[in-house]
Amino acid sequence: MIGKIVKQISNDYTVKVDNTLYTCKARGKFKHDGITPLVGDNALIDPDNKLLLEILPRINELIRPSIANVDQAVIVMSNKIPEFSLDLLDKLLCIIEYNNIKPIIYVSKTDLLNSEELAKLELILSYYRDIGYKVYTDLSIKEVFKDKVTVFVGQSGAGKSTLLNKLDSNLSLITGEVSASLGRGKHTTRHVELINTLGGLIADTPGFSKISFIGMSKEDIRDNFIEFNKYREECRYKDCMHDAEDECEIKKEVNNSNILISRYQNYLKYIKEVSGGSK
Ligand SMILES: Nc1nc2c(ncn2[C@@H]2O[C@H](COP(=O)(O)OP(=O)(O)O)[C@@H](O)[C@H]2O)c(=O)[nH]1
Ligand SMILES: [Mg+2]
Ligand SMILES: [Zn+2]
Repeated sequence: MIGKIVKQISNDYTVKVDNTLYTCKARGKFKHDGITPLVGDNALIDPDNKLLLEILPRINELIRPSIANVDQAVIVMSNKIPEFSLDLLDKLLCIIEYNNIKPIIYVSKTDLLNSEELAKLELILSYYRDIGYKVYTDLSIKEVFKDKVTVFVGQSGAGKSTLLNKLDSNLSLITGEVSASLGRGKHTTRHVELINTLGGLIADTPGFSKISFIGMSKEDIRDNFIEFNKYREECRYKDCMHDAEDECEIKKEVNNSNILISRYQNYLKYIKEVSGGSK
């Protein structure tokens, strides 16, 4: 029978078939074939011998957090502790777009801002809304989960588990105090697990302290700054990297304030970052 892996703890994979859960071990052949079963995978199982037999083809996969076949990713960005970071936001948007997953932005801890800080934040967020992203700062985000597989991403301590607990009062995910010295939450969510809630499947994840453009070229980065695509036809060179080239429409739009300068600066930083090492 075929089911979905909803949880993994070392070599124990919990597979959901309709509403029944089976805890299966992975066959040795996976290791041999270089296949790592992931949460989110659709798998053929042998329910009698409690074995994973085969992993069905994936529509996508993320490395960090490691999960497969997700429709959308909620990026949870904290305002304070950890500090709001456009660098991290732009990086995550780019990586998630590259993996063919729809990003949704949630900004947490807005209760810690004064009205001036809130106004400043709203101005920035309105840019991300204008280029096509859904952006939330409150529980109205609950409208996005129905019939979708969603992964929560964001730094440890950003408020991912807290948001999920607020959205579904039946959940009691452990949340962490942010340690003052590190400014980071403890890694309270230790494994990736798909939870049946809000009409869909949602994975809370442990979060990370560092993230990088694994496997991405500078062209991949360029192509996943989505608002650039609107203008790139008008660049003089077809393969314009919007960097040192003249007659670059992207640079013109940055000067005209139609592209957020921090987005463009982060873009330049990222293409340098990936050019340094191997492609
Ligand atoms: N003031 C405030 N604190 C929050 C909010 N969301 C989360 N926190 C706190 O931030 C800390 C880390 O939250 P947690 O949900 O564990 O973060 P996670 O690591 O992303 O799951 C906890 O102490 C929460 O109480 C919020 O909206 N406002
Ligand atoms: Mg958590
Ligand atoms: Zn250009």
